[in-house]
Amino acid sequence: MNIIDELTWRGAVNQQTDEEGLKELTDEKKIGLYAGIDPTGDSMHIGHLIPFMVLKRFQQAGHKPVILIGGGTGSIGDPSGKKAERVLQTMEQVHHNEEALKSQMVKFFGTDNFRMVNNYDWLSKMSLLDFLRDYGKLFNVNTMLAKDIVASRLEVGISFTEFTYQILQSIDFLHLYKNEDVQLQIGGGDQWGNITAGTDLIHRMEGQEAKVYGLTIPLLLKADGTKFGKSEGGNVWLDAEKTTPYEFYQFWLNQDDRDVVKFLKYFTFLNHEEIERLAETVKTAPEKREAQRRLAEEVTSFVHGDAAVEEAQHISAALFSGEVKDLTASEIEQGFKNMPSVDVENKKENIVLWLVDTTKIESSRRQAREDIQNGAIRINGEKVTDVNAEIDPASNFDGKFVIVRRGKKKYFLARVK
Ligand code: 485
Repeated sequence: MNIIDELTWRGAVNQQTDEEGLKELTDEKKIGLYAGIDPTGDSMHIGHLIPFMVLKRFQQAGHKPVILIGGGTGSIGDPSGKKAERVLQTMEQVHHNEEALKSQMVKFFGTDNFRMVNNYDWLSKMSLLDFLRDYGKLFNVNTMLAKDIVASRLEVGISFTEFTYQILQSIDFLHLYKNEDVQLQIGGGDQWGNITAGTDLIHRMEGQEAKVYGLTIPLLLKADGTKFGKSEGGNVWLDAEKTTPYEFYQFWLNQDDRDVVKFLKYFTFLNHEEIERLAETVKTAPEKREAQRRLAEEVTSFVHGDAAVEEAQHISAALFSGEVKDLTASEIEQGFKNMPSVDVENKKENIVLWLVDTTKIESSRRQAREDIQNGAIRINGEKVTDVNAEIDPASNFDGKFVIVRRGKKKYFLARVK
């Protein structure tokens, strides 16, 4: 199947500069293509994953992806999607973020059959006069003003610096066209204006017959109307320090039946038959959540590796069943990241006092006694029904944690100091 048809099947095509032309070109030969990312943060989030997974699909089909890290453009800031002027980052921040993004990219793309470039290398060397004479002259301010991104900012205002951003991204496309054999730029829907500015520049400089194309990917919407890619804690990051693999896994596992097939198409490399089979299970046995589980496994494995999937599943199973005893310290840290926790001293204490005074898990002694006697309290996975029992914080998990469960679902973590 032609790669563009494949992307269309996956729902991953929004706008194209020349649908027929690109299909012909990709049928005819393996092409160079690129997507760029600005180092405005030190990790990608799952929104970024979409265009880079599309690049990866091209790579798997034998095409040659180039990943552009925008060390130059990132020092300016793309006005796309921003309602107000950005605060400039220091160059130190930019370089720090570049390194973080590069190492994430290497994880996804390996080291072969793709290239990574940084537009700081050519943009930082250009003189102001060259910029104005060689490129500025080819951009019509009226056309630039008419781009959605700029037009939507005119009321609040936009600096000359951000206004110029589209020229910089266009220079990149031209640079890669000339030096890296790149003929296609892809990006999210918000990149349409920047991408077409680039194809226009190349046509002006290299001639109308130059074969260059642009393709954007639709903005992902969820069936319930909320923004895709956010969880309670904010963005879902690809950096395991910011979003633990367990949280990451849970995020996918919790997707709605109405969204899961769309996400399987977008975020996994499963083939059509497999996705269609999973789509059937959503209809016939939605309660099993097989499609969600598969989605969570595939994406977590792609981003964090198979061991992280196993760990996430181990944590989920333990928290669900209450059999928490053999969780490792790292699994506890991940699983309890968003649950209530308290610091406690390593001191033996009566359970009622410990639950009320020391940890404040229970609001009163009467309530604590009642819960204990009703069998609603589990300490480190074991039911405790004796109100005279003693808590020994050093007894489990290398003396680092005490896990308390009240009722079926409520967990608390005491960290032993
Ligand atoms: O030559 C280029 C220089 C910079 C860029 C692209 C080509 C980056 C681009 N202007 C941008 O701002 N991208 C966003 C970013 O860096 O976070 C996001 C887009 C999103 C998707 C993603 O990058 O908002 O649609 O393209 C990869």
